[in-house]
Amino acid sequence: MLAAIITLQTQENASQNLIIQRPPSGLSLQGRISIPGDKSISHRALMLGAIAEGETEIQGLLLGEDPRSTAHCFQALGAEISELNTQLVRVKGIGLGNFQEPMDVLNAGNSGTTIRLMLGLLASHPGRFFTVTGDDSLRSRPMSRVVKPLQQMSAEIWGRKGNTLAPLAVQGQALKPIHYHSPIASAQVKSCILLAGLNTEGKTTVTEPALSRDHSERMLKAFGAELSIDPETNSVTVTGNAKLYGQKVVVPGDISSAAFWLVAGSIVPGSELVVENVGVNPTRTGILEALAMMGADIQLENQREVAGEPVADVRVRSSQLKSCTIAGDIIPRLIDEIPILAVAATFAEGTTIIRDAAELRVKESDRITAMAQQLNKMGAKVTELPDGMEIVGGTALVGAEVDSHTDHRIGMSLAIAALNANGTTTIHRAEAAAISYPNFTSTLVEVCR
Ligand code: SPQ
Repeated sequence: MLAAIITLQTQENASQNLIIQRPPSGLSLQGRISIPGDKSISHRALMLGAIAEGETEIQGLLLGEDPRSTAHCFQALGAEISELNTQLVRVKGIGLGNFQEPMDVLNAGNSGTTIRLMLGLLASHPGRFFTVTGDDSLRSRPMSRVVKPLQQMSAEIWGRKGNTLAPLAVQGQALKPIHYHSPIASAQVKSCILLAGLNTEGKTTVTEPALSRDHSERMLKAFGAELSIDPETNSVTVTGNAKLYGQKVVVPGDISSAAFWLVAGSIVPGSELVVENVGVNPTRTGILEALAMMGADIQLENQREVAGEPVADVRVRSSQLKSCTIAGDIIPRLIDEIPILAVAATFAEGTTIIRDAAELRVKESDRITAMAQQLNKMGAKVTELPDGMEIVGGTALVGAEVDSHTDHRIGMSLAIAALNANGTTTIHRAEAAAISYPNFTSTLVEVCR
């Protein structure tokens, strides 16, 4: 069987086109894949390392652009962070409450996690003034979800459109603790409030409507924070005036990055892939459950626990997928995988319905519109719903000119769709992958060999 021809073309404006030409006879994907470190855990390791006392050692950090933005911001706030690499990054913490006032604007780049979590820490640093911003995408993403609860804690934050959009200015204050009932299941909202609660006298509680990823809770406990969790009500309470101590963190592979290969291995006939060292924290494994509902042939091997997070190697063999409905409490556990699940659904028998996922409209792009528009250019039958998509599966895709909307997850999802499309697909602005998966194209070439 011939391999796909995969080319990366850099344009004059530095943007990249990823061109994928599938051989007419089709292809099959084979191999063992190592994936980059988990983005959510990488951010949190850098942040908690920066506010802890003593040294934190991080193994397996994601070298994507988002964690780089976090590292730059926390260096500007006074933490010493060694050169970023996957082997070992050392963070010399400055201790809670000790941020220096940065000389310049803190730039979170494309990263919602960086700006929202950092806001909780900045707002609770009395006597210091901070300004935060990000790229075009981040400056259009809603910040009211964290600004409002922080204001209830008496934070002083100003910004465009009634303090809802970055750039934001923050005058740090001694905050008061609250019990916040979040209207959305969001790990960024939960983490922001918990981080603000660390330097606030008393007990701060967040209750969310469904459980979102719990990496902050796990890592805060490991760093020495006093935290109590009520799983019955999805509530977490942090005790203020905390003292955190530097730790050794081992970052597992990112299941959100593994998801591209799990879908690729499922939909490309004759494929067998093993994705190594995948973080399988139950608050992140909605993708495995959704693919199981679709009849995917996926097995977890060598299950183990590494530095407080469950990890496994995941084997996938191709199979005929069938449609399913994805909605309700599973959504926060697979929210970032919905673009690639939409690709899986185009190759499934029957009509897949995705609901309760309106949050997708305020990610790095409007991921509902982006996936519907771009997959339809390839011949798919995707209809937008206000809070999801209806995807009629089983239509053969054809190569087309598509666009990432400068969103990493959209660009990579389209590349996987291209592996099963007749002819040639060009993905414009494919460089977006570097946000969470800098080696995506080289791994794509490897598995197609
Ligand atoms: O950090 P950012 O830009 O918000 O990244 C995304 C992603 O797809 O990589 C979302 F666009 O992941 C979020 C995720 O959707 C990362 C995250 C976290 O680390 O806490 C939580 C989720 O967001 P939310 O809004 O549901 O809390």
